[in-house]
Amino acid sequence: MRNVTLTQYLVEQERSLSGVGPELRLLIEVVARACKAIGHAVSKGALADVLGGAGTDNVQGEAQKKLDVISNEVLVEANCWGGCLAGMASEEMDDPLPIPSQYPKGRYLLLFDPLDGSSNIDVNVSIGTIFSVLECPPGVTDPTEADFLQPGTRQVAAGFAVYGPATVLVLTLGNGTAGFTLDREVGSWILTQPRIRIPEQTREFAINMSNARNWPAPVTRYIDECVAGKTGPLGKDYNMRWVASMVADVYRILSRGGVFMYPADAKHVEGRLRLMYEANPMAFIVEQAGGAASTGRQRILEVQPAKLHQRVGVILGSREEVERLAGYYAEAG
Ligand code: AFP
Repeated sequence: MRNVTLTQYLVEQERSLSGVGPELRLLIEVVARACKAIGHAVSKGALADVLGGAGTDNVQGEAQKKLDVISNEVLVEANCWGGCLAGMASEEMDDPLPIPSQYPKGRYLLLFDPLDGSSNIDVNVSIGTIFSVLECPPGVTDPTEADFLQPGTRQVAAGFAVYGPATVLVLTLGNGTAGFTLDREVGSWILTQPRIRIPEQTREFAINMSNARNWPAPVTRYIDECVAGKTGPLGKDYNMRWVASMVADVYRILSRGGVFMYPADAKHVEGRLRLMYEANPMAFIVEQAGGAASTGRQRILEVQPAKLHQRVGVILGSREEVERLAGYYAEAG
């Protein structure tokens, strides 16, 4: 079968989906091209001066890696001239970035975590880029933070790239979730998973076990049952994975099922992961692949944001597992 490129996939989505017009198609293509450039920079590793700290902190007060800053610059420079956006927001920038006055503005807002998994950069473990697309409120040409604060249900597109053994891109436009693999020889994103479906059941969970003493009771109950395996109420043994790069853990779950948990706990009272450019895009992608995504107490996509960089508890993956854990939260009251 002839390879279907990202461009052809987007053109065909444009024909079949009313919400996908030429502007959104161009935006996705530009972001995907930026991900290729970021993946190339990441792949140089120690051969280029891209590893280690940048000597600066981001809005979260976290030390930035050089590749965090480089990745952010790649995405900002790629998306400022195209005329698709009214504004951008990034984990690496305190405030939303307006489109420079010399360029036309468009109808979309782009939010991104330019390089997720930064703690893995210097140890050569898969990392990636996460992005989310919202519509700018009608009539707004200079969006403020408030214009970005839309619940995840309002996303028109979301995606992430994983810079791993293969460079892959996962994308949803609201009509299912598709996967692409980068053909490095040609430089094209090739459609390799036309319609990703997450198995409803799983035997694999992903959580940072070092936080166990901080977990809320429903999480402790669920993990204890998974660890009890055949000897416990679940009657089957479980496996555990934790890459500490959300993009890698979520890609594994999209590929073979599983449940990913970073719940709000005694140490991370709001949660650790950011709502607008990590949890929301991943929740949209997972739901479109037949999975579920919850804070434990509500559907992530229905959380009404109050701050651009706010954090949220995340439980996502195989639908039956997420629903069981949400049931434990409900029982706990
Ligand atoms: P960094 O980008 O700071 O490495 O954080 C990555 C992340 O946001 C997410 O990708 C991981 O799932 C999670 O944090 C890992 O958190 P722990 O380091 O606490 O396990």
